[in-house]
Amino acid sequence: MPQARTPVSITTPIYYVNDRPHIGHAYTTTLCDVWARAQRLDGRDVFFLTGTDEHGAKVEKSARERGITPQALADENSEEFRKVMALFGLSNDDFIRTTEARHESQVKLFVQRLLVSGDIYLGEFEGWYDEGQEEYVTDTRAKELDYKSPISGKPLVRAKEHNYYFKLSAYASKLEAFFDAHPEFVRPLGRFNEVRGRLREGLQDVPVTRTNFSWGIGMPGAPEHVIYVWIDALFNYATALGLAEPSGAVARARGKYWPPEYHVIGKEILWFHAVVWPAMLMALEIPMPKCVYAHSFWISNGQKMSKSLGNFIDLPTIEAYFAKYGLDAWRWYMTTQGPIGTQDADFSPKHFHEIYTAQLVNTFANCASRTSSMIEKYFAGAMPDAETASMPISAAVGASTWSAFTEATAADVQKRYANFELAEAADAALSVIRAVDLLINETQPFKLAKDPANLPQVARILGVCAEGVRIAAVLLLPIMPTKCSEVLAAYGSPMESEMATGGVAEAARWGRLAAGTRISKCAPFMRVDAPAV
Ligand code: ME8
Repeated sequence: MPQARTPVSITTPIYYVNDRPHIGHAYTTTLCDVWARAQRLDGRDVFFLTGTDEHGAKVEKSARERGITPQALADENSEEFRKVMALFGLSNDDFIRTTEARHESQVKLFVQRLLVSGDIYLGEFEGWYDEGQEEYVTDTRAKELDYKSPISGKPLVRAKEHNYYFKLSAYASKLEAFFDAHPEFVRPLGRFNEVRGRLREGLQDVPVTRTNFSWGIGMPGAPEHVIYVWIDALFNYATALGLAEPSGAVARARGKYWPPEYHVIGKEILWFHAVVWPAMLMALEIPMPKCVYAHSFWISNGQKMSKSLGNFIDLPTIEAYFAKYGLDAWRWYMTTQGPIGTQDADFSPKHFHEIYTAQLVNTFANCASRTSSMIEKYFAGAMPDAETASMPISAAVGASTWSAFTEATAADVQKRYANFELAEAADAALSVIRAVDLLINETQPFKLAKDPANLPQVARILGVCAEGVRIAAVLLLPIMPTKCSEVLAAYGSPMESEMATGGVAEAARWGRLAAGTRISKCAPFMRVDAPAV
């Protein structure tokens, strides 16, 4: 039976339009895409949100340097991000821009509500300011950082402002209690501990407006104050669902997607997402997101990627990988080798090539290809007619029968996808292919087939292999939608769209591949030359 279509949602950060899209943006969005696809295939009603962050002093400055308006710069670069989504086959359900009227009007409503409740007030503030990040840091933190920005390395400056503030300090104990009750609120655990530790140091109120630039949303009732870009940006998660107008059409259609299962972000913006945003939600009496997942960074040849070092894996570089290895190989590498935990991951062309060759060419493609070739050769390309469900499996796999093994694996893979353990989900799915390879190596059907008397046994072995390849392709669809659809088509099996109604459990059920089904030769990944370096 398909699962109930429980509404779930996931978000990426909204990306700054003063930057060109690069591997970091592609990475976070791809992870969310894998999760979203897996949930859709599991019969869930999914809302996957991404977009662009378009206000602030940096955009204003870049536009001035280019002699264009900030809106023109935002339009141009936001379009670039949108194109990237299409290029990467990303299945986002909406793309929100902070310069859109639907966002601006709701931000004003939210801020108005916070003014009325007294959570936002007019005050004066002096503190240590990180100009590059457009962010104040506490005195304790400034000292720890040796008064330098942890991102740019530039000195922090002492700044004084007459501004509107959000009473973050009033939420310190509530936040601590919330964290203690929800140890899964921030993941991975190392990041949870980091934030929990910093919460003990106490909280300062945060400015929600600025007067030193004008490219932003005006403060209701005080338009000389512009809403600080971070406050403006965080609200995107709520404005996309229309939450500021609970009885409006958007909220009626999309309100069911709140709270999100995951806000997926990079580690550098964790504080805003795990502390400032939750406190604002508490003040607005909006339920908390279920988890803020902060991954680490891609680095390049052991060094932080930066504009000054010129070592960013930028769009043209990524496109060269697509041309050589294909989009799905790129998605595989992002999902299985990326910095999803607390460690940064080094992007190296050599490692990319090794993973591609070992896991996709030699394992996935080779298995799909040799199984289909043998079926072609010995059974004229038709799924053999043989009982396979009770076929014993190699002791090395650790299950009783093939059907028991794949059923348990499919359940495990789905659970891991849902739990954002994406690399583990990929590995568990690939374990079906490894088990098929083991069966081929242990039984050597190509040798058995030399004696016609062995054909019933060969039929049983290849029947198992074909079913195994098909199930692995079903389980890997969220990561490699194109290649897995190709394999499924070659194995005469349902496509992604058909599966969405039946759910993965049904699609991955052993024995769906009926005897006589046409199986054509396929080789989803081809060997390519190693990189020069
Ligand atoms: O911070 N490795 O936008 P942004 C992995 N507009 N991921 C990386 C990365 C790297 N080297 N570099 C960037 C902003 N990212 C704000 C967010 S949200 C309300 C506002 C990814 O364009 C990662 O997800 O600087 C990081 O958090 C995001 O890009 C920052 O994108």
